[in-house]
Parts: sequence; C-alpha cells; structure tokens
Amino acid sequence: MEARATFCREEINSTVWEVPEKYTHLKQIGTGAYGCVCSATNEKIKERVAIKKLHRPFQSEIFAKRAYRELRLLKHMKHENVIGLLDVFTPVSSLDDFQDFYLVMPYMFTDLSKVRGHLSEDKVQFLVYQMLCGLRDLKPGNLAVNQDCELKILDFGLARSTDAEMTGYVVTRWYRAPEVILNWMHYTQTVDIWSVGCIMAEMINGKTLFKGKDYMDQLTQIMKVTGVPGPEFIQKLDSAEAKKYVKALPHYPRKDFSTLFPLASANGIDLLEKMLVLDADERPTAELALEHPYFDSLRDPDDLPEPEPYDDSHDNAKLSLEEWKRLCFRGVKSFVPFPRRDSKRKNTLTMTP
Ligand code: N17
Repeated sequence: MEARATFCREEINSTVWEVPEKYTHLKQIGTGAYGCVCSATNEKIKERVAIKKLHRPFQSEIFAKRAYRELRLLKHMKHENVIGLLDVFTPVSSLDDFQDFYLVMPYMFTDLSKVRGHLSEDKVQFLVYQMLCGLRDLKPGNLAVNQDCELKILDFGLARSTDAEMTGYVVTRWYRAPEVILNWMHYTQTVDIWSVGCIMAEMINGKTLFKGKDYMDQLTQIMKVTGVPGPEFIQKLDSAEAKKYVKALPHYPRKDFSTLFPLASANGIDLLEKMLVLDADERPTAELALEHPYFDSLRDPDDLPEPEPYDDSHDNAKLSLEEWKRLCFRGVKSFVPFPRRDSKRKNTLTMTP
C-alpha cells in the first residue's frame, strides 16, 4: 500500500477542489454541465497540467456511466497524439466516502481553430503528420495544440455553450465529408481523412476551404473543387434521392489544386489531391497517407505503436448507480501512470510567430 498524498482544499468558482499538494496554481480554464477544468502546475516535475473535476458524477446512473466512460477512454489512450491520463485521484480512501474524482491530463494551450492565418509548410507538415498518427485508432473530436506545435486529439465532454473558446474545429459541417453531410452511404474510416484534408487546406491558405452557409451550399462548394462524380460513384450511393440529386448537378470540372493552393509544395498539393476526393473508397487511410513523400522528413516507426484493443462492452451495459460508482472507484484506485517518451521535436517549432 502506497502512502497517501496530502491533499489541499481550495475553492474555485464556488466549488471545492481537493488535490494532492504537488498540484499548485490552479486556474479555471473551462466549465460546462459535465465538469470544470483547471490548469495547474505539478511542482514535483514542474509540468503544466489540466485537471478536470466532474460535476456531481454520481448524481444519477447517466452521469455515473458517462463519468466511467470518460475515465475508461482516457485510461486507455496511450498515444502521444491523443489526450491521455497523467493521473487520476480522489481525496477519499473508501468507496462509502467516494463522491468525486479528478482527471489529470497534459495541458494543451489552445485548439487549432485559434491558430489564425496561414502557417509555414514545416508547421503544416508536422501538424498534419500528428493528426494522421493520432487518427489511426480514434475519430477526431477536437484538435488541441501547445506552443511547441505538439498536437493531441481530444473529445471535450463539456457543454457546448459555455466552453466556446475550446470547441468547434472539426465538429462543424465545414470539415464534414460529403457522404456524412448527405447521409449517402455507410461511412468508412476515410471520413476523417476528408476532415484532415480540409484542415490542411485551411492551414496552408489561412481560410476555410468549404465555408458553406447551409447543407446544399456546402455540397455545391465541394463539387466545384472536386468536380462532379462519375457513374461508378453514383452507383455506390445508397439512396435513390442522393442519386437523383447528384445526377442533377451542373457539370463542374475538378479544379486545379496548384491554383487553389499557390503556397503549397508539389508534395503538399499531391497529398491534398489524394485526401480531398469525393469517393471515400478512393481516399487513403491514415496509415497510407503517412507513407506519402510529404512526410519523408518526419516519419518514425515509433510514432505508430500497435493500438491495443479497447473493450467497449460497458458502453451498452445497463448497471445501477452503485455499480457504476464501484467501477469508477476501482478504475481510479488501480491507475498506474504510463511512462512517457521525450518529445524529440520540442522547441524546434513554435506556434507563436
Ligand atoms: O478529451 C476528453 C474525453 C476523452 C474521452 C472521452 C472525453 C470523453 N468523454 C466525455 C466521454 N464521454 C464524455 C461525457 N476529455 C477532456 C478533454 C479536455 C479537457 C478535459 C477533458 O480539458 C483540457 C484543457 C486543456 N488541456 C487539456 C485538457
């Protein structure tokens, strides 16, 4: 049995936070219906962290299940480009007293939507490379970056209205693949590749590629770039309605990507041309995209560890509040920190101009 850390109590925005004394300088950075996030310093190793305190996680079965899901997913994620857990704690030592737990993650400075204007090619390369590495076993929810240009995919479980400064990059329709917009067919793993293409295009040009004002406008803007699809593609569409719509489109030819992206390198243009393809079956998977010459200077086999399978059987489970609470308690108390790699590229690229 390990010696229990000394906890410090502090009130932040009328809620009491009880954290091990090594975490200092707590400052609220986001709040919503599910919880509240503070930035803090781990004094032991002088590292900036983000700590999330869930809001009354055991007030109902639904809240408890959601809390367990976030804990399970964060514990599972051990990829450098996906948000993961540095620590998780509760100030109490018995299940009877268990009411709150805190999730500790690496602190991420901002999200990609806050990074304005076009970025230099080395930054775009590094950011797109990290997106594709993190994408392999996960869908993008949000893309967070720090000042060293390091990127992590995360999934904010906070309410939409109050954490406006943290949400909204790939979640909006502008980055949605056309097959998702129109519910054309079963989705494949390459829906995310479309989003990566849109984000890459935006980082290069400094403005949103397909800023549609509604669904139809969005789709028209897309077709004006990709060109309208041929009969082999139309044949694959699930619904008769989608078929009719696509057949009725005026004939837009595919746009020349070197005109569209005058600042991009030949390799960058070639990668964009491969990702921004209407037919999802023709887009590369993340793994294949990473083999593109655009990433030649960055590629490292250590960046793609074999993903461990995630047991999602609890996602459909129907358990009582007490059972979810017991699972959370066990999950918190059994946490073992994961040894982390040194980020080799630290300080070689910075987000600040
Ligand atoms: O990213 C998450 C996350 C990850 C997996 C699952 C959330 C869930 N989740 C939530 C599942 N169900 C629900 C309701 N959480 C998270 C992300 C960012 C956070 C806090 C929590 O805040 C920061 C802020 C700054 N730097 C790092 C993290």
